[in-house]
Amino acid sequence: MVLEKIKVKGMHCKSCEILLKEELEEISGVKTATPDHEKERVSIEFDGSNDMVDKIKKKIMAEGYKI
Ligand SMILES: [Cu+2]
Repeated sequence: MVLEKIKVKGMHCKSCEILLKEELEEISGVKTATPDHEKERVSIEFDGSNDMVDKIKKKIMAEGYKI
């Protein structure tokens, strides 16, 4: 399991956090996603495959946030 923190811009409140958490935890291989809008980042625990960070970042951007 790998723990990674990714900078995310554009989250404004708790509902952004909840929605993004749900979306990211749907990705297979992601164990937990913990968005924090005040710190502008998401902490993610996932299986350590090479393309996971890319996959996660793509999903974050698809949801309308900026990396
Ligand atoms: Cu919000």
